[in-house]
Order: sequence, then structure tokens, then C-alpha cells
Amino acid sequence: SGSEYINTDIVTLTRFLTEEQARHKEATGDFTLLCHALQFAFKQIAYYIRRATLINLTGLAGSVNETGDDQKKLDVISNDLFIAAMRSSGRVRLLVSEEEEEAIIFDHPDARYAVVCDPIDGSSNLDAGVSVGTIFGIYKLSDAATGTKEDMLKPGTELVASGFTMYGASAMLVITMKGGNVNGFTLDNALGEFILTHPNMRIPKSRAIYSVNEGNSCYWEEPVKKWVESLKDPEANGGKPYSARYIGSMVADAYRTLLYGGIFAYPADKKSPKGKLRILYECAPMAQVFENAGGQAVDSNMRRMIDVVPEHIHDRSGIFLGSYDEVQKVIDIHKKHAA
Ligand code: P6P
Repeated sequence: SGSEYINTDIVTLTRFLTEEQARHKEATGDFTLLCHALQFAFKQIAYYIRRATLINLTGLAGSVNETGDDQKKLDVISNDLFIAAMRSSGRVRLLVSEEEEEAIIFDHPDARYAVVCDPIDGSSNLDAGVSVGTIFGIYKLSDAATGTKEDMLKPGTELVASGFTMYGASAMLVITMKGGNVNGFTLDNALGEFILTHPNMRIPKSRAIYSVNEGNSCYWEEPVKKWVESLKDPEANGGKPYSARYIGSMVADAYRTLLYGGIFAYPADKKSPKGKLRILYECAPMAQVFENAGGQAVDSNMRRMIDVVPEHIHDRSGIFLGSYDEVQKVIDIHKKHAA
């Protein structure tokens, strides 16, 4: 009979979260409810992205966000959906979004969680059909929390959970808990369920793929130039150079790197001395995912990315993210250069 081919052990995200909660005797269920609100927001955003081209949502909304980027209608809708889902969960006290200049303080003073997010990262690629996604992180507020944006200036080591979604043909969700492993879920659009398809994701220790915008190379610091040159030198790599893969959407470049191995980099440079990607809702959540998958993540000073504490909620950083050995090559070249 065909029954041996039917996977009867389907784990939905809902079941996964329930089992996760059962592992923590002291759990009140607040974190679980927060994660259900997150998955609801991801399903709604996935719906709008899928229909965007059909109902022509990909035009400009005519409004501009605080970073001066042209806001696409989907940016605005996704940000609004995400804020509404977090507010209505009743479990979030503070929310930082790339689309909001100020931290959003919900009228839930007793809520114990804070959320950081980039609702639609890579949105400049939307019209081109390139995969975009949501990057998120969850912090548990300390008893000393004041309910102000100062509560958000934390290192990635304090993230209780982080991850990202990628809205492609089917939406993918990659999520990790502090000190836990990395799990990938695929949204079954028919059932509206996230299904565990990539349990315990581990990034290959090395892979000859590098992902960086070489259009910025004239602005790069010397060690970065030396690093990329070394990857292109066949002699230095067993006879053939690395492959270059750059999509220009962080979640897409990150997801490929997590699956295949390699390294993604957005170095700080002379044009962007602080780097381009944001610490709170791009670099730190991605860094925790990659570390929990066995990789590494450092900033442009070769500091462990999740140790970095932002001074302001929209602070940027350089980042090198990927296979353990590939990031180590960058660190070693910087050490040699410093010597
Ligand atoms: P560049 C997209 O705008 C984004 O924020 C990330 O998703 C992406 O990795 C990066 O910027 C691309 O930047 O300068 O290479 O276009």
C-alpha cells in the first residue's frame, strides 16, 4: 500500500510551540501567545505579497518613511499588520520597527516582551519579484524595564527568540530560541499552517560561495579587499575561485547561505562608515540564527555580532555572516592586517 509514503508525523508550528512551552515548567503561555500573533502576522503578510502583483499593490504609496526610502504600499500594509498583531496579542509592551522612527509603546504596561522587526526587508526588490521577508527578534523585559526605547538597547545575546520569514512561492519561516537549534517551517497556503520541513538546520562548516555587493569595493577597507581577492585566487582555493551570489535581499541571501553554506557580508566602508544594515532588527536576529546553526557572525571590527549593543534603536553595523570557517577567514585576514 502507499501508506508507507504518507508522512503521518506532521509537526505544525502550533504544535511545535505547544511542545516547546511544555518543556518550560515555569512558562505562563505568554511567549506562546506572542508567537501565535507572530505567525498570524506572517500569514497575513504572505497573503498580501502573493496578491500584490495581482491587485497592483507594488506601486509607490506616495509616503516616505523615516529613513527616506520610498515606501512601497506593501511596506505600509505589512508594518500596520505587524503592529496590530503585536498590539492585539496583549503580550508585547514595546515594538521597534524599521518603518517607525520612534519605538511603539503599547498600552500593556504589564506585558513582559519587546519585539524588534523589519516588516518587509528587501522591499526595494518587490516589483522585480525578488523574495523579500520579515526579520524579527523577541526580548524579555527585565523587572527594571521602564517601558521606554532605552529598554530596547540590548545585545543579541539577550534575544529569547529570533528569525525571519521569506515570502517566495511558499512562505518560509526560520526561527530559533536562545541557546536552541534552528527550525524551518513552510507555509501550506491551502491549510494556512506552517509545517516543520527543516528541523534542526545546520550550516555547512565551509562553502566556496561569497555574497557581497562588489559595487562598493572602491569604498572597502584594505582587509576586506584582501579577503575578496583571496576568494577569487584559484591558487588560494584548491584550483578554482569562489562563486559569487548576490540577490540584494538580505533574507534571500541569508537563507541561501544558511542552506548551502558560504558567507554573506555587508561591510562598513568609506561610503557607509557605520555599515548599512540595522543592528536591532537585521544583524542581531540573523546573527543568533546563524550561531545556533553552527555558523558565526561578526561586525566590521570583528566583534561577535550578538555582543554589539546599539546606542540608538536604528543604529547600523557592518556584518559578516555565514559558515564558521568562512567567517573565520575574514577574522584571520583582519588579524594579520592589524599585526
Ligand atoms: P545594496 C535591502 O534594501 C537591504 O536592506 C537588505 O535586504 C540587502 O541585503 C541590502 O539592503 C542590499 O543593499 O546596497 O547591496 O543594494
